Amino acid sequence: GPVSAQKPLPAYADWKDADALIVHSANTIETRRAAVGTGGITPLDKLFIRNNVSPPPASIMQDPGAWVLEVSGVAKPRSFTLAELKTLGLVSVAMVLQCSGNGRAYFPHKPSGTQWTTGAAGCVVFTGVPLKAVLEAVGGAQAQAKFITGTGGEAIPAGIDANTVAVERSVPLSVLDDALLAWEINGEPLPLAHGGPLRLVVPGYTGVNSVKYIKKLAFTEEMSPARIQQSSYRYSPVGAASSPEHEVVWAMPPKSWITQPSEGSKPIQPGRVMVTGVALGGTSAPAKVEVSLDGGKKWHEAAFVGPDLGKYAWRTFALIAELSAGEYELVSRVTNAAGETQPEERLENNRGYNNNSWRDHGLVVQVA
Ligand code: MSS
Repeated sequence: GPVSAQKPLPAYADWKDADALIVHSANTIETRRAAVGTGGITPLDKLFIRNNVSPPPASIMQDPGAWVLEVSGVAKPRSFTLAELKTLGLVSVAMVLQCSGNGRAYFPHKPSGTQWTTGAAGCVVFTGVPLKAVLEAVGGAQAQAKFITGTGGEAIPAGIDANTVAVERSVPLSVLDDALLAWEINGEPLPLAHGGPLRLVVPGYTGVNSVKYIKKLAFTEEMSPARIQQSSYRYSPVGAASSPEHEVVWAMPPKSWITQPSEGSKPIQPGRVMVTGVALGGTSAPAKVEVSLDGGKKWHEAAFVGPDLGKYAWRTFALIAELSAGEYELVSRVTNAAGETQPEERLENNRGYNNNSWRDHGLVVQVA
């Protein structure tokens, strides 16, 4: 029979490149492994999307300059329009945006949640105002502040979370130096799908910490009571329900994976084959990538392809391999500037967060 068509893109993302994406649901859309380009930056039409609940209506994008952000937990609490924020400072950061659950599909205990493989991740350039500049404009944080808490602009349907009416996340105050409030992505106005008109961006942290359609920014003594802070996105042991005792999912560990030669295509011709992939360092720069063609027995150092866009960006790597007929298990492992190497084993946890096992991300290809 005919190959069943995949789910259509939802209206708020209908401008995306459907062929490059796997549509898990209207709120969970991943980039195909082989659709990741070799230029380093992920084109917006191929970038993954993740929303915990439906995004707010497109009408919030009608007059972006009038979007209002309320700032509290500071010496002089006040609101800013986006137009006002644009006069406080300007910074750009190239960085990996990656969902906490990327790689979840490779956990053998089949955690609940979207079965992301490699593609709940991309490398993008966010532009906006440094959070520090906003904080200076309001006279600094209250003395007790330990966290930065962002509140999203969508309404949570009744019954999902008794503790909050919005998507809300807290990150430690220590991210202040690098965090920003962004209105631009890859040189374009931030679209609704990626959190427009205004988004909190926390480089080096998993995607959930970068709150989209941000309406409130608070410098708080405690973390948000929201379920998404208190129980989800925590490293609980396999089989155990997550709770506030378990560690919060914040920083990303170093990770890499092979993107080409493509998966599931016709056999590759014997001869020279260009093996490519992407490597991120987490909170320090990717410094070295090794590739193995035999599932990790022998390793070869790969070359970085593009320019160094800073410690939070990923880098494309490439290795020219001479392959005769046979089956190959292609794997890669990155070492960051802090000397941490991507591990062979995943960090086991019930909900399947931050899988960076090089073995789990291998790609088996046939040469014939
Ligand atoms: N924000 C809001 N507001 N809401 C939601 O839902 N989600 C998260 C972030 N933010 C949300 C938000 C997540 S979860 C993620 S990944 C991210 O976002 C994504 O992004 P994009 O742009 O891609 O869509 Mo996981 O860790």
